[in-house]
Amino acid sequence: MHVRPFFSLLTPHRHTRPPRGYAGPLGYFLLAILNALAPVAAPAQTQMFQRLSYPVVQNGKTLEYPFAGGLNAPQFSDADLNNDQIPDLVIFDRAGDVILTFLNEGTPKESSYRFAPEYACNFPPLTDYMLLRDYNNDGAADIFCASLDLSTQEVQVFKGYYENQALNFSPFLFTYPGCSSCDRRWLYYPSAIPGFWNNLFIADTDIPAVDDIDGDGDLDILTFDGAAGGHMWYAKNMSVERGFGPDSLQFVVNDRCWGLFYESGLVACENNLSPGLDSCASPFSSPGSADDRGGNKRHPGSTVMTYDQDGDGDKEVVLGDISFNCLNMMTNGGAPALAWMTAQDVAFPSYDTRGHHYFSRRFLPRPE
Ligand SMILES: [Ca+2]
Ligand SMILES: [Ca+2]
Ligand SMILES: [Ca+2]
Ligand SMILES: [Ca+2]
Repeated sequence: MHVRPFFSLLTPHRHTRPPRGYAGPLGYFLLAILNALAPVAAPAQTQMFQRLSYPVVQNGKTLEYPFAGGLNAPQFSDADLNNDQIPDLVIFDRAGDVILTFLNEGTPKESSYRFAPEYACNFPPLTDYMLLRDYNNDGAADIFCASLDLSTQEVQVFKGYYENQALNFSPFLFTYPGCSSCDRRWLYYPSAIPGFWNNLFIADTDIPAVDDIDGDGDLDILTFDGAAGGHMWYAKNMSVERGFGPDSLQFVVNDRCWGLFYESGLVACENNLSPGLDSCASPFSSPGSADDRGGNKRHPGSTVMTYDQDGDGDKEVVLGDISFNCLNMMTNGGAPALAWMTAQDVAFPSYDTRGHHYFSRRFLPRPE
């Protein structure tokens, strides 16, 4: 930055007409003050600013993070941001594609977060969804996210690593033997036609589940059919089966009706379940469930989250839908290798109705 010497600004010019940009005596005075306040020796890009805060009280309550920016459609993940082996908090707000980072300074049994925005700048640009998972178990969280390419709806992965005790990321590059046209940044799976590959298409309004569905140690993906069908696709990671442990990401899609259920999107948070292990529920499985929006098409806008609610080794699934203010939790009556949803809680969690739940804000109580 060029800085004019203070004394030169106080020197009057000998023009009969003010030159272009002439500020007049008052302008010179203001410029002189600004000039005196400006750093003379250090260039602008090396200036360090200290974040200031100030107590903010609303309705008699002091706000914990008054200048963090607020949340509109947040997605929560944990990750060790500073490599101290204590999980910290990362929030991705899809409204504005904002990353918020908080360091956990609490005790082992009680979290206490400090807003630490300096870690957010280490994240790549993100859009639609962000899931932090440690696919290779090295302690550095990795990112599963939507591609930034506006013309596609691909899945992309960033591999986490530590630099100066701060979590950083680099693009993960997939391997596609024999495919010269495949973009190695994006997730493809082998086509039924030998030698061809398909991209795993996920609607930008959906959030998939990235979890070890079959319990073999590597991370798999569950998502609704990208062509807007109501069946769930299971992208199985073959890393362990092929001898790479959890270190690789090699997906196949052999199951296009995971859990054997169908999400019609017509009745609030109610899905069609299969009567047996040998059949996949259809849009017409139950009276009144026929989808009148054409064939077996559903509209996109679903969130998927898996976890083992009953501790029997297979994954239950919680679905959110953009059309309804409710969640559906389905119980897996099958096994890790063959999921079969046999019961559903259409007002999850029906055992605790103190909170209201909304699309993309799963498990976040509605602000009163
Ligand atoms: Ca930490
Ligand atoms: Ca990792
Ligand atoms: Ca797995
Ligand atoms: Ca289970």
